[in-house]
Amino acid sequence: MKTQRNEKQLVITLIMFMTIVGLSSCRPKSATSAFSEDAAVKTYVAPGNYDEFYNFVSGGFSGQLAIYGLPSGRLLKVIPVFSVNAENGWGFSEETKPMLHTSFGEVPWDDSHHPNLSMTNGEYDGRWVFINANNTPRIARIDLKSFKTVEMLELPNSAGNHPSAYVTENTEYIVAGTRFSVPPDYIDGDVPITSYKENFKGHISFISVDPLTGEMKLSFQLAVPGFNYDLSHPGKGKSHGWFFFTCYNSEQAHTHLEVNASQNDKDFVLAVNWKKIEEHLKAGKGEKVKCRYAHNMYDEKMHVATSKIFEETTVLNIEDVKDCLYYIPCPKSPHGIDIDPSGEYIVASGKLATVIPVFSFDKIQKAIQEKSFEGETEGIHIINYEAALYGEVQNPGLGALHTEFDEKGNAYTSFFVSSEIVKWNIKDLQVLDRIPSTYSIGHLSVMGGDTKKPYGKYLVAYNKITKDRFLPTGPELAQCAQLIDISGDKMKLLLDFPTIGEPHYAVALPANMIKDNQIQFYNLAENKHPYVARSQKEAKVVREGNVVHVYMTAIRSHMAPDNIEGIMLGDTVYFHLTNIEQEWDIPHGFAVKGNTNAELLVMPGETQTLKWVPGRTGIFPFYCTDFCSALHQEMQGYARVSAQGNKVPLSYTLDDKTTDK
Ligand code: K7E
Ligand code: CUA
Repeated sequence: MKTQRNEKQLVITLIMFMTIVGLSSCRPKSATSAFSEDAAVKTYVAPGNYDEFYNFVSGGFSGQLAIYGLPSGRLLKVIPVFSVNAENGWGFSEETKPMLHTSFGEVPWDDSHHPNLSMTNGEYDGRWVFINANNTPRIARIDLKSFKTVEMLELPNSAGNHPSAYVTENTEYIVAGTRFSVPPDYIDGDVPITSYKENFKGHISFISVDPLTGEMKLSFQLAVPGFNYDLSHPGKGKSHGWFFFTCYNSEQAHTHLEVNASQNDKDFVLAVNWKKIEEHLKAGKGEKVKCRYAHNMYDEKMHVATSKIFEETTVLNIEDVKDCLYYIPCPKSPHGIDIDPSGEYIVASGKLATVIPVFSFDKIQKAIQEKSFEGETEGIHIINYEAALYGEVQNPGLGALHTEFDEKGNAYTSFFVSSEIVKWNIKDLQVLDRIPSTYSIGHLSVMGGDTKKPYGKYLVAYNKITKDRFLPTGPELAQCAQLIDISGDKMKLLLDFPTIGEPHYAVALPANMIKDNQIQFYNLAENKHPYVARSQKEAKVVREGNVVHVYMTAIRSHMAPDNIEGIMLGDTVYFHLTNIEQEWDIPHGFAVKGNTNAELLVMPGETQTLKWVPGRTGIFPFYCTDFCSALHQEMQGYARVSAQGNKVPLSYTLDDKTTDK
């Protein structure tokens, strides 16, 4: 026991040493040596031309989703998801605030890691992106017609929603796990942390997706042993109906995890037969438990989000589904788990392992039939390692994290510690090629690399540390994406580009699949917002007690009404701005001086509302913040705020006429 611990610490020390050495030695000798005219031609997208792929890149601690064009690496858009975004009022406008509601109240930030595209038959269908929030567990859905976050579902009984948001072959489910095991919400969680082994549990959530509307619903949860469930992937093809999770901390340590959770030589892969679980559910297994979680929907006709709190969910325990859950031993603190396009090979990457184990789906099935188990933990059979193993990739690199696949039977694994990408053959497990990354790579993404039919061609590395890769910008440097050509036998670096936040996983979609389905503007006639003003004739100011509603229109180059008087200190003012343009790419913005809020950026045909509680008397200009026309600077108005005793009547100007109320 003692020697095992010492050995373990040696491995850790070695890896820390390698990390430091890696940072200084793995950098290509000269920045220009890796660059060639060939690379320039391959990544040059001439002005006016379009990129070949949309690349959806997680923002990590920014909480957002960034869209880049590939191969150019041009940033096309940042979609606000889990974090408020003052730039367009996300989380600041009255309409979008409910999107960030949770059972804890309004949560204005999160940490997003794994965007995944909706699928049909194991291939992208171009409808939605799903992405996880780690910290306050949630799943968001982004519509690929409007590039807008349209739904948010909180996950109860969970913490550290990291192995998430993974999509099954026909988008039957989004599956999410718990990196942190915690006492579930349905027991009193006020327990000593030292009671970890008794009271802490992992919960795996299965979220069903309406095939027509995309609407998510928490279908059921599995209560599993209190390990740390790190990453996951669904089976595909022959393994469709199964889900695979890596887990570490099978030691169930709750302090100094960097040492205490690295004691066991092997942790586990959890294999879940969800098709069979569905049968148990139908047969009435599972128990309804009390918990609280929010479900938020954004209605693109109303232009308003609504938030609902749900009070219960169905939880299945190990005894309910004992024939659906199996652990497979997996060397040393596994992180990523990735399934090849055929669905047969299951690649689990151990952060501290010196090999990459590749499991065989057929062999797992056979092992289950023949009961080739090497024991049980907490009521779950442990399949014999050798019985499940297809083979091991020998000496691939150090600190294996994630693997993706191309269309030619190759796998590409990222190595954080040795800072490289290693290409290997799935069938014979031979290493074919390696290329350094700058510096410590996390995820990598092959075009279509998580589907049944990868497109191949490019791989993008998403790296953690970019020291001296770009112009320095003080203590904080941008993270780095690296585009690599994988069309030939040898991987070739083509391009570096900086990214927002910290990129973790990313997915890419051929541009042709969605570029012509984009909503160009919202139909004003279909605008069902309760405070819409469809023309300047409908613009008005209405007082209800000490609440003032301004029904305002914006069109090049006028805001109506533009002068408002009769607002009193103590009033709450709502500016409901309708952009009455019916043309692509003509947003109008709205901001008012001294407002302790953000701005609005309102798309054509849309209505958005900014709340303003004036804190002093005087004249407050408001204006359009988006340079929309030659007379954009003329798009302005004034609001007058009076003390309560002043008795200034409510009035406003439309077409230069003052309307008294
Ligand atoms: Cu490896 Cu959060 Cu997917 Cu980042 S995780 S690297
Ligand atoms: Cu509207 Cu500037």
